Amino acid sequence: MFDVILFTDTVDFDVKSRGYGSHRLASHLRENGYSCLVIDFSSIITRNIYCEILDKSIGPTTLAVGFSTTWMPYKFPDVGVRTRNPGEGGEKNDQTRFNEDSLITDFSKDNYSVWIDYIKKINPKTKTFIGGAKIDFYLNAPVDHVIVGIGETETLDLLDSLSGKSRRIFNRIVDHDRKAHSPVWNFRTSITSYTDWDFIQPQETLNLEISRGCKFKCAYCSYPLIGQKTSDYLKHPDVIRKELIENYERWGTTKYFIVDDTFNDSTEKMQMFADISQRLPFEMKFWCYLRADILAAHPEQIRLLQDAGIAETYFGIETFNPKTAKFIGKGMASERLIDTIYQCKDVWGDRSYIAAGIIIGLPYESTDTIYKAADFFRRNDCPIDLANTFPLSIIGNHNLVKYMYMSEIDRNYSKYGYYFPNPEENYFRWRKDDDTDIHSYDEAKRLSNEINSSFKKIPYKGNFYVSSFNDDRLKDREKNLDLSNFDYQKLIENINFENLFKETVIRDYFQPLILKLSMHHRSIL
Ligand code: B12
Ligand code: SF4
Repeated sequence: MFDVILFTDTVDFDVKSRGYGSHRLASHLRENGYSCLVIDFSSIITRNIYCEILDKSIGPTTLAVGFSTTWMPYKFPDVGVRTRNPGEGGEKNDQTRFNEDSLITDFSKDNYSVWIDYIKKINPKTKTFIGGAKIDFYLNAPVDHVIVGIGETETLDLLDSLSGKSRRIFNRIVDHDRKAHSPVWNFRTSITSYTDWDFIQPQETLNLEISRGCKFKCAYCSYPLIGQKTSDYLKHPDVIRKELIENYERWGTTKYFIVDDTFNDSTEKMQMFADISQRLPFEMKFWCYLRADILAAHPEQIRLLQDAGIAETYFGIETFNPKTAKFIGKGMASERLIDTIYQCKDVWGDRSYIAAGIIIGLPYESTDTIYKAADFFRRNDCPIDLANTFPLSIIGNHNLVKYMYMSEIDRNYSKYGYYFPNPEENYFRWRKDDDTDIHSYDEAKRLSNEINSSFKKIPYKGNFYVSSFNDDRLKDREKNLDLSNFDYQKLIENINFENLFKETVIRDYFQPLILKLSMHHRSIL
């Protein structure tokens, strides 16, 4: 029996990745005295699995059951309920790719009642709530509370009220500290812990925050905490080390997704992390988001990242057009960026994997500089292993969008020359009549598809998601990195990842979880 139960999902259909936000929240609630069970992988939770879990985890004192929307589907009208690439608008026929009778399928179709009613059937006093990055699309879920934004403080305040620890009374919408900036807690000393109820396996890649937010404010960026003084949100080295050691000793974890918005925002941070990593009793490997212009200005970071164990990264290059680059807030000359990425590959070596992206449709940019970028990506010696272009997505002030994180361009699109001819389509389908030769989302999308199909496809042999599966062919990441591209391609071509995901998660997670819950349940009866 738990005080709180949180349902969350993996990032993508066929990858084994934990819902980090919910584990972060659970750790915070436990630290404050509430027992908390996190249920991952909701996209394969059927009614049977759901009932079995809740029958044994909700008790007379259970305060609340929550659902994380962060990795749930977008629900724009006329767009497929489950969109693999929401930034691209999705296609109507892109709806069939996940379990037909799962919790996520039903939530995405607004079929909530069987799921929510079941909680109330077990304990009518237990409250229900949703939170996470996509609450806008789930506001009509019949839950008692909707928690807006970054959840640590608001969720704890709500629980304190439900448990009687405080006399505060909350409306349905809980929205008094959506950035979790209240000084009642300290992000810098917080640790995200997993428990025996999570059945973490050694080959899994876990997530890690070193700092929170981003000190920059790029015009197209809709991350929730941009413009935040990140030095105030940088974890203490002992805290980071403790989390890494705990995960290694308890679960055997050695691989991480570092989810910081911009991992290399300061050289001091890179130095600190390299020092921590080099003193660990294991060799850590990680993925992170990097800014190439910061590496160019502080080239010593390239070596520090290597010392720390960088294995994969994503560079948001966005544009090779100088005027556009200046406008968005990433104003470095493309030649310098290119030179820096070559240096990265030299230092990090062939086993590293570099991905990068270009946005099509930003102000001032015409096709000539997009093609210039594409030419670089197509070079035989290009250090970028996975290049991608994508159309600029603008979420205008559509009436559906109330709490969604917005970029400067989203908020003030008309100031930058964008408009939406059909007010019902104030998401994605923008137009602009400027002196560039890209005038609409549809044109940007066509160009993006054309260019992307011309890029070389270098197999992602070290893929952290793929090596997170408990499968003998995949879990040894280093061994697969030794394979030739051809052999690796052949290996993964023969694997149905959606089935593998379903089978391994049921076998390694849901079955032992339900068994453990049954034993626990019996022991307290
Ligand atoms: C790292 C990251 C990724 C990584 C994820 C790695 C991994 N294995 O988890 C990668 C690169 C894979 C990724 C992919 C995508 N991402 Co992303 N990603 C992020 C990023 C930068 C950090 C996420 C994170 O872990 N933060 C730290 C944790 C602690 O925060 P959190 O998850 O938000 O959880 C907090 C709150 O949301 C809340 N909360 C969460 N769950 C719950 C539940 C309850 C009940 C409550 C009360 C509260 C609550 O409290 C939590 C604790 O504070 C965010 C931006 C950001 N800074 O938030 C975008 C973000 C989550 N991503 C986003 C998107 C759109 C995507 C993609 C769809 C992009 C794409 N077009 O492909 C894909 C999704 C996959 C797919 N193919 O569809 C959006 C999602 C929502 C939105 N409104 O648009 C975000 C918010 C960025 C943005 N504004 O565009 N992403
Ligand atoms: S795009 Fe990157 S660097 Fe710019 S504000 Fe967003 S997270 Fe920060």
